[in-house]
Amino acid sequence: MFNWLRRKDREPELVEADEASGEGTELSGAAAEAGLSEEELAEEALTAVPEDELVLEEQEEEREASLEESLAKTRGGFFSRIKGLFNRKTEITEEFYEELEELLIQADVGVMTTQRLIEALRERVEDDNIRAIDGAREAFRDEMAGFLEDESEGLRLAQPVSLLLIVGVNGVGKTTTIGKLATYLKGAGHSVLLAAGDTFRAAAIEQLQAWGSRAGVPVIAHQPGSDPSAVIFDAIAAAEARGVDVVLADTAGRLHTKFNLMEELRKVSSVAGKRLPGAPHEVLLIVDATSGQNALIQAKQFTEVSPVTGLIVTKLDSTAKGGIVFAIRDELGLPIKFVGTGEKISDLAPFDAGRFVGGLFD
Ligand SMILES: Nc1nc2c(ncn2[C@@H]2O[C@H](COP(=O)(O)OP(=O)(O)O)[C@@H](O)[C@H]2O)c(=O)[nH]1
Ligand SMILES: [Mg+2]
Repeated sequence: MFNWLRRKDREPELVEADEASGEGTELSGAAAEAGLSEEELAEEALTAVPEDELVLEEQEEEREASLEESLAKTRGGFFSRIKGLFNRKTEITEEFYEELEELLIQADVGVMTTQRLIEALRERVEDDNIRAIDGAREAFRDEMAGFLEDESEGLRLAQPVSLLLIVGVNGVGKTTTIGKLATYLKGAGHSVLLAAGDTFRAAAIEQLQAWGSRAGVPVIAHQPGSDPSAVIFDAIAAAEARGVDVVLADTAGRLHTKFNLMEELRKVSSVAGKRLPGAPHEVLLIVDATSGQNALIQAKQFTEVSPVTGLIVTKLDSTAKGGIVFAIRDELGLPIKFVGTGEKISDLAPFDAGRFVGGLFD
């Protein structure tokens, strides 16, 4: 499932070790200290991964716990009533479907998606000859997970450098998510650089710089008010020069008109694409789960002005209406790549449909 998460092959480290030994720098000293030949030390550097993997495993465990914890509010809200509904041993009736429909809408699943879910359940009930409500529980869970599943496999990354544009309206969590994503990608063996493409306010640049130092990754920034395309252009050049393989670019969310926003995102994409073929490799739209049906409206507007390739749903820990995730996935038809589960740097989890539904019902 986390295919792309595996550490990349270790060639870059080998190159570094070779260079170092060629120049007779640090490595020679370290080799002498450890009583190893330089070849042996280079070999050790390549094989000494277990510690890294342990950290990775620990981080992943934390993430898993964090996803389950973050769903506590949603699980305790309308979904606990939905779960309660499916405990009934009575026969499936029209009233049951009506009750389920009402609860799903209250949980922010959205009218359209609710109707499609109910339709899918009706078919399953008929096909599988299910009579009692509690007998339909598993079928319903399956259908719900099915609505969230997608074919995509993690982030689309290219060699040697990938540019990921992070877009969304103000306050949804773009800058915070960039900090979390940088940490996450570093943990997966990538090298990361941030581009301060939200040049609207000085505070936005400073905030990204703070996240950069927390995550231990460099930040390319210009003066407030400067052209975001130029920042991203420079960030790509810096990544190439430093051998960094992922650039995460912040963007402004508060532009005066939809036209401005469209023009700015279009320019950023076009400048990036000329500088780096294939860029941006992902345009990730950040949506805030606490804004309920508004999140859906915003997301629709964004997909009209920019070629969004995936979604990250933030603040799942702060809402009792995680049902919005179903509406977003169903109505936009875009893959949900990650979910934000809190304000800490590790509060980001790759989205997994089965686990998400499990987190709501178990
Ligand atoms: N509880 C919670 N808060 C979040 C999450 N992601 C972001 N935030 C908070 O949302 C606020 C806005 O975040 P920011 O990154 O500045 O949003 P931006 O304007 O889109 O860049 C900050 O207070 C963040 O701490 C999340 O997953 N959970
Ligand atoms: Mg920001």
